[in-house]
Amino acid sequence: MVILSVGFLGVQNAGAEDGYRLWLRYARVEDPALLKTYKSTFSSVVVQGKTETDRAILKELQEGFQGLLGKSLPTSDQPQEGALIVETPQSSPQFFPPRWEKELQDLGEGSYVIRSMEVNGRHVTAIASESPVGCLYGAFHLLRLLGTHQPVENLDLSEGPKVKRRVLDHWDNLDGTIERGYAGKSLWKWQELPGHVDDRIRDYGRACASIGINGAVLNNVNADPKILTSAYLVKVAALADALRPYGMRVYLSANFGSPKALGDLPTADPLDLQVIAWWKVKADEIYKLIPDFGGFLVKANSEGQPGPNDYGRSHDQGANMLARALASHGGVVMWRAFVYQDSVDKDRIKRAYKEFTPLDGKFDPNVFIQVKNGPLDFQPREPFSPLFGAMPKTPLAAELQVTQEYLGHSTHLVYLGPLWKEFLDSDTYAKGRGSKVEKVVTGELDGHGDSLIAGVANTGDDRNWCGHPFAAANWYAFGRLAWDPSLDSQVIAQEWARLTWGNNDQVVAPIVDLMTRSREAYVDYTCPLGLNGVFEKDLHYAPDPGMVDPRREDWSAAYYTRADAKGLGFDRTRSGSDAVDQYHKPLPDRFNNFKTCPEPYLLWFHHVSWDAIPWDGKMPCGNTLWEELVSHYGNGVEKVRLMKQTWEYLKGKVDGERWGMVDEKLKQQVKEAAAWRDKCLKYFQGFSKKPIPNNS
Ligand code: GCV
Repeated sequence: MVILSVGFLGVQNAGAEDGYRLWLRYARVEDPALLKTYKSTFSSVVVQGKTETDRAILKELQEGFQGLLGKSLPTSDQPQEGALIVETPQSSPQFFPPRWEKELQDLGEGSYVIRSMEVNGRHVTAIASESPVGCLYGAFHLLRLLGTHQPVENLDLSEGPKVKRRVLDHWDNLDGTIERGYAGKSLWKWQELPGHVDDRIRDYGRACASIGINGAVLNNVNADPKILTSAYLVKVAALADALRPYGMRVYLSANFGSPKALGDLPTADPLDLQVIAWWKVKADEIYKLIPDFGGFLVKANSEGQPGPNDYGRSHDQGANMLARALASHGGVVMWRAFVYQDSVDKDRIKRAYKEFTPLDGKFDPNVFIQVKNGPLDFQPREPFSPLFGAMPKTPLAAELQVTQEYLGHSTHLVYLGPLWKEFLDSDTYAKGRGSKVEKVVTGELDGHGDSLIAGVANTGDDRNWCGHPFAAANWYAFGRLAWDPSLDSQVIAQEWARLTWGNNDQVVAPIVDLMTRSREAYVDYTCPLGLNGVFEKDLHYAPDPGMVDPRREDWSAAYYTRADAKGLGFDRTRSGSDAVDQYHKPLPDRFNNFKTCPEPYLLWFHHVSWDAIPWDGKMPCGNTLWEELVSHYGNGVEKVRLMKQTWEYLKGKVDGERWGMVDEKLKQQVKEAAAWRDKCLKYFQGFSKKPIPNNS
């Protein structure tokens, strides 16, 4: 619980805010001493580059300084005392110290330094990079320092991204709807394109660049083949042009059946020569329009999507055929491993590993296998997918879900930083202790030069972008972690809170506190102890632990919960489906043993039951299963109530508009958390026959 020490906070943040400006609010620095230091540190700005990105940098710095310090920085060609110099070796050879070049090359594409230094006896601050985009990242870094009230007089910073491709995957359909989108319609207004590019695209690019995101897959992985028609490609090119100044490359989801679906060929067989030629011509057409096109994301032979298996071909044959069409242009294929054909294994979570690990080493160098963080499907908690660490010859891209499909849509406040860190910090043991997922994804573990992390976007055309004001924190955290997966999720939350809600510690501390606790609260009231799949059919929002989906057994809740008169949970031990053995040692033994399996994954790996004393045997923690279950569900509801109380404390200390919106949503969350608890416990009680303590 937060200690609430109420002090005078003033009303400095009380102006109307609608969330549009996200973390780029550039709110005025109120502390007079700090303001004075900032003003005396920066007097003018020197941006000599002439690219569109340089213009974007200048605009951003001017907007930022105007907002933060209340003064615009005059531009100058010469570094006066207090100048902020934005420099690349090409734009400003006269200022650029040659020794920085090697440093920046080592740090990689998009890296930058920010240094306080003397030029001709004058104190200046340099933002330097090999490229304008690196300078843009540096400019945003400096603005972040100012926006979070950090000292800036003696800077000596150097940063480079640890993952090369940091991509948002938009599941946007061409009719403007968004699959699993909870913040309005698509940002891409296809009817208006290419003639008119909405202004908002620029702000989307700015927001992405400010956190280092450098790519966007524009359309749903359940891809409409039409996206590859010439009529759509010119629209895509218009978006690519608008996003390029912000260092964003555009990628597309490609429907594997396109040559056939678009009526051009009778087949989409990846070994058919005409099909191969069709994709080559298509790639050439795309690169003519979009020379820096990133490549294709493909969902093949998954949930009804076409793929190479339709023609008796394998994933590598399909992926490589596309990769070869893109290779000469520098494009990549992101081939998804989200496959779960039941002919492969009875246990759904084992299937992707079984299909893909035999193919390790067979993919072309420009193919990524894109793997969801967990082996099932973006659940509130899953162990990491065993594919991480199991395909050393193939660059694996991690796919995270920023949009909250199973995490309360845009109604529940759930900060996902801790979920993603849990995943990235997981030790795969692939090369002994310390072989973290993070190292697989950065390419460090297996020496891959290219690397990719994707986040399924939560943006839409709602005024505040993500529906829930706090959902923007997940967009922010995704970008920051994609840039550097070793960052601490709490530090990211603090940054976001300061930039979004203001720098007063009495506002920031409670906000960070509630964010930090929110994910565990959600797990507690929805699916504690490793339970999963308890969501209502299709919508994946409300609880329905008894749900039976006639279409597929593995879409039914009971398939996952496996509740019976003796106990609960899916037996994935060696006496069950043996999913434990898909991991590297020592994890299989650890997961296999009821006593050593981490409690958060217990019901994921074990059917916890006792013949003699059904539901009454002791868990490793000393409580019975039933007691533990009741306690987690109850705690979850309690935690959300505390989150709501914390928010009430903030009334009047942040702007009323956003406060009110969050408060309304928290009210609903409290109600729905209780409903989750009641519905799930009632369902499990049908098996345990134990009393449910009185909840109020
Ligand atoms: C885009 C889950 C979601 C689907 C999604 C699919 C996928 O099944 O519910 O909406 O489809 O994952 O990741 O391909």
